[in-house]
Amino acid sequence: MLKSTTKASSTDANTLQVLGALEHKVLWLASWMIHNANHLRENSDGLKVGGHQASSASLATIMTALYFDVLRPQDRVAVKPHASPIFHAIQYLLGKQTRERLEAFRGYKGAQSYPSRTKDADDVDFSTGSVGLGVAQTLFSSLTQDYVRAHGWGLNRPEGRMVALVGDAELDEGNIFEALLEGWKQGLRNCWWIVDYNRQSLDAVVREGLWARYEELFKNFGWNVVILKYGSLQQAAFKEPGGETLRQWIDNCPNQLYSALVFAGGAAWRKRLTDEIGDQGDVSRLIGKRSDDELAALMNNLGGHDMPSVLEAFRSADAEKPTCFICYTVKGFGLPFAGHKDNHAGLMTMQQMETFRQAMGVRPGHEWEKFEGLALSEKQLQSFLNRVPFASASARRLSAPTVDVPDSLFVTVQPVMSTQTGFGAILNEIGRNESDFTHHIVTTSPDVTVSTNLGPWVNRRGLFARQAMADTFKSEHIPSTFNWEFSPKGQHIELGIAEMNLFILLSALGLSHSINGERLLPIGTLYDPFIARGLDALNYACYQDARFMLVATPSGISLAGEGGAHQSIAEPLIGLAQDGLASFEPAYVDELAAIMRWAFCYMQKDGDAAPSELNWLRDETGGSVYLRLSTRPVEQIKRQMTPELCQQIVDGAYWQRNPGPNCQVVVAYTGAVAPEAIEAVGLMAEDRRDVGLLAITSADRLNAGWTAAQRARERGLVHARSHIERLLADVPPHCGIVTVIDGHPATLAWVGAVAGHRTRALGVEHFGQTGSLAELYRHYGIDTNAIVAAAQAIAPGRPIRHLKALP
Ligand SMILES: Cc1ncc(C[n+]2csc(CCOP(=O)(O)OP(=O)(O)O)c2C)c(N)n1
Ligand SMILES: [Mg+2]
Repeated sequence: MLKSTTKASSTDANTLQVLGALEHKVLWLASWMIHNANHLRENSDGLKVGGHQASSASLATIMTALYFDVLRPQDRVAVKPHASPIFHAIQYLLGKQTRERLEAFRGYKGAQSYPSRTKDADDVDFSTGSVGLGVAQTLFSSLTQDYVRAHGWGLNRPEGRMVALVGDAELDEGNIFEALLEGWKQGLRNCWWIVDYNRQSLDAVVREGLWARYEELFKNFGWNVVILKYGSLQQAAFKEPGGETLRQWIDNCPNQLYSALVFAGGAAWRKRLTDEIGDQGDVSRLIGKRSDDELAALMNNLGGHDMPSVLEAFRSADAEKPTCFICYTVKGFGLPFAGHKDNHAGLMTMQQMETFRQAMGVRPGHEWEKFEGLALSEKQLQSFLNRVPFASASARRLSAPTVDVPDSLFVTVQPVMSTQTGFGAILNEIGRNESDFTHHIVTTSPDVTVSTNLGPWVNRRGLFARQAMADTFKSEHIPSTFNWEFSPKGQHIELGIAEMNLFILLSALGLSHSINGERLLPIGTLYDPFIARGLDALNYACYQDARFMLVATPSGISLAGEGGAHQSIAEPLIGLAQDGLASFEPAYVDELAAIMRWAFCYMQKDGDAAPSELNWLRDETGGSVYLRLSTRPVEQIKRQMTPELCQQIVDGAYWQRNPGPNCQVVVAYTGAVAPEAIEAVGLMAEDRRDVGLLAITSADRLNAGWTAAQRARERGLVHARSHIERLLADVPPHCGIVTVIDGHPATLAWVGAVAGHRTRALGVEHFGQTGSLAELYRHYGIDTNAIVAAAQAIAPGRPIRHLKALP
């Protein structure tokens, strides 16, 4: 181990005394909460609380210091998932959490196991749970804060620090390093990562010397690194005769052994130290003059559990530079299983809890009382709590007015056009204006800005950087299609390829109204198959209720020549299943314009109204939007966009060709296979009666409405009808439905269950290969002929003339 970089603190004794009492209380409440959930509460189902007890205890000192002293209301924190009980206990002491919710920790509507922005009531800044994501969220939130301020917004508010409490094993997650690199590129500021260096993960004790790798790594990326290794007791002992020998012994002690001795306690420390360094007069005296308890207290006094050191480190941190604090801690500190390598899911037995209760001075029946068992008076503690700076703001969660969206989005529809080209053209038109709407849009892309058609928009609006940077090609007069100038006013944030970063940035941008009090309308573009690369981060962004528009191309195998590595199969199912994300796959550019207009409004809604009677969708609650677009040029339909058509497109489907009263076949298609569906309907018209063509713009919304309407009927609302039920109401029962999508066929297969129609679902189930579009559509059975063949199979009648043999 290296030298500790902190000095003993000069914090006044009174504050230290109060913080010490609060730290005890926080640890007690967290432990009691877990014990209660596990052993005492009815309906605990015998479910054991995993991972919270020991993992929480290791952050008790640091979190007490942060929340009761260091943090300001504008600071935002991502708390390590398993420190949730400590967080809730702190909020309880600050009067922002109820006893009922603590009693129901992990129970129905109780305090959440992992801090949750959306489910918890006590002011969680960033949800955590999937390790690594909350950490990166703080970094991107800091960049978002810079973006907002550079655009001249929110300057009347103080800048906040974005703080992550990070488990040491959490640093194994690759997304953290992807974020670190991006932060360096973007000139990250105001970001603290506080590593709980307890040298234990879930299963194991971490490798020796990991801290040194972290130190180098963070320094390489321009961070300050502060190492809190020795607590103030240890620092004082090192100054005694023999102290230097003790320090060297500590530095050379392997992590496993140190943990084991922490667990074993004072007598074990004495034996080990005496065996190894006890034959030297000075150090023998240093050890000998301490009782077992005093010796254990000295050896357990690591920097992360020493309030003076922790306060000193936080208070003296550089205000601007990103800082990584590596805090040595003991997992399970203060609890019977402190340091034991198996303690991750450790729980106290009834007997251990009883001993702990007595040690904490808590009387039976008074376990939830805020000031029970503390040496200081209630008055003194409460008056301290009343003055805690972090809790001084009436509301830390901010809001922002909605940005007006134009009544329609203009686009010149070319006779033949892809939806991706249409997307670029729509944004280009938006970019021409200097409206409030245009100014609030921010785009970003993981190195696929140009290939996802954002180029024209970026040319107009410029790239964002805190410091202006000219386009050298332009200044050297070298012709280029793109004008890549960076400035604080730019509206496109260029990212490296890492898709994880895209989603976490969207998560941060999409929470700006709540975090910065300034609303942004973020749009992120990427390749559809690579959604899977960042899927957990996308899920995370949705779980936090961040608001953004995700635009993914190319859908399915439509970029045929790129082969299976660039083709997407499962993404429509992701769109269908992902909560908080309304998914669309339009075929035409006028549909896209209608959907995007709706999406800009939807992203800004946050009502709690019941589902609309019209479509059974919860549109008033709002959410994010996923547009799955194609690079395939498709012949466009010349038509008037009526309000009715617009509504149907947004609700998820419309009849492109009405089914007649004796309809035998319906072709229901989504996205870029529109020409095949149209052609198939035309070819069948002679041999099947009244063939219908259903354009499905959103399988997701159709499905959600259908499910909600059924649920409503089961609960007594007999007249509830969803959009798809209305559309299929007059289709005769004997009619067959062929669904087709360039994606997994299950996306649309459920349509047959709505009114009991026999259905054949066509789509792509297997990895693609290179080829022409026609070859691949034929190969996977989503071409015209395959649609006709499917129709013949499920809607028997005379042979369909134009059907060719299938390959
Ligand atoms: C992405 C993800 N993978 C796995 C887990 C399960 N898990 C929860 S905590 C943990 C290890 C935690 O170790 P560390 O970060 O050092 O925290 P400590 O408990 O030591 O404080 C694991 C593997 C998870 N929550 N998220
Ligand atoms: Mg750990």
